[in-house]
Amino acid sequence: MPAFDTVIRNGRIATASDVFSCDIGIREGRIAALGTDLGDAGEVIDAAGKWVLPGGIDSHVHIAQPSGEGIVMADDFASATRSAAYGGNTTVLPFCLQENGQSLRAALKDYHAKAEGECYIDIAFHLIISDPTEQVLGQELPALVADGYPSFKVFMTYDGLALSDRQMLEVMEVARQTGALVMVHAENYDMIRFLTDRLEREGSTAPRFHAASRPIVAESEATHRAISLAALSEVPLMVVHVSNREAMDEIRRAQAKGLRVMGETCPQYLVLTAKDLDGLNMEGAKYVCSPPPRDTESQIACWEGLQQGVFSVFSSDHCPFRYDDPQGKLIPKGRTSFRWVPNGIPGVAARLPILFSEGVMKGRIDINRFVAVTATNHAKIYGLYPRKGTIAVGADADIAIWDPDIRQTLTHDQLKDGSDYTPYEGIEITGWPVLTMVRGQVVVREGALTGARGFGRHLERRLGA
Ligand code: DUC
Ligand code: ZN
Ligand code: ZN
Repeated sequence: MPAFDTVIRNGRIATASDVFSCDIGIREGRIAALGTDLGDAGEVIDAAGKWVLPGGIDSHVHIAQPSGEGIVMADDFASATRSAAYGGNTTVLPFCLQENGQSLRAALKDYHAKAEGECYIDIAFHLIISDPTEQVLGQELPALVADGYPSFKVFMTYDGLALSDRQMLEVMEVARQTGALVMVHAENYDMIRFLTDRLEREGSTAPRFHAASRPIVAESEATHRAISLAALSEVPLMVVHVSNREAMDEIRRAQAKGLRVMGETCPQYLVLTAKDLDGLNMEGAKYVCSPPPRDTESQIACWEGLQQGVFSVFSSDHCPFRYDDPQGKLIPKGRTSFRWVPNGIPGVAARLPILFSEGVMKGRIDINRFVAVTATNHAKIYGLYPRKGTIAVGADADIAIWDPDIRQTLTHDQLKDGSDYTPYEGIEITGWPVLTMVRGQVVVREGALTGARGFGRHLERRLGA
């Protein structure tokens, strides 16, 4: 019997801290050896001339999430995890949304039922707390943290989702007592409502006014307030989808004071701007997401945040709706106002190629930082490390092999998601994941899907100190 199920030979390996050349021996889904002359294997994969990296972990994706009357998300768990694998990912963390009046347990049961038997790669759920009742805060949430769901997102904006400052404090108190991590969508609800009403009164209803209705100050004010609430509560905080310098500087200042505040940015804030929403007719709807893409100065700021460690994670905020679809971006009500355009864009497959090409290949970040912000830090922050997020003996064999010599123009058909467009169409990309392996099983090889639907598992998580 061969010593290993699989050996990956001749590759250049990068972790969040090191670069080295050796072979990887894989047995029973785990990395069993790093070395040379590893001997026989059931399969030998030649990675000469390629990067061998930890599989991407995308800790911010939305899958099959109810998004309003008449709106249907473009991806189910099969298509989202398939697309993620095509983009070099081996684990994604989707959200389980508690609907108003719903118990968290019931919500989780629904999401597990949707995911069961469907996933190509591994998943783990965060919770979205929309209705922090006494029962939720006192009973359900502590029990769910203990059961392996130790991270939850709260919203400071949106009808039906926004929590008051008092409610945020109540949720943070549970996080303090249980050691959980609060993630926050930081935008000022009243500013957005006020501006949206004013724009509509003026007849400014096209998709491009979505950006005008959610200015930078709405994000930076809420970011400052969320950080203040977390400081008062003495809990760590993750500010998700940060889009600009002012909000980034709030996080930087908090970090300089020694507060445990972390930040996340996303591809839309590196390569899109509010101008993308200007398209004729409803074309701008393809780029409607929140916070909205800003301007080139904001892009520069987000790059600095990644380079300087203000942002510890780079996620997609994959939130896909089809464009040419009355249940998607072209929902009839959306023509009457940007307010009704489904809010979110796809990105789970494009995230890593964009950062590899724009970041590593253009010299903005090195390969170690790439690995840190796309895999290792996600695993560390959300309780999956060291089983996930690195290449080390004992870790799951979750690996992506990247060919840095492939140059192509990004088109939607490469991404294999359930949507009918990508907001990143036409971007020139250098470097591509040519093989994605989850727990030793090759899921995508040279553009062919080789994985099995249902192979992906749900991962229970524990946060460290
Ligand atoms: N926030 C997200 O994180 N995703 C989609 C929409 C939103 O507001
Ligand atoms: Zn959000
Ligand atoms: Zn999101």
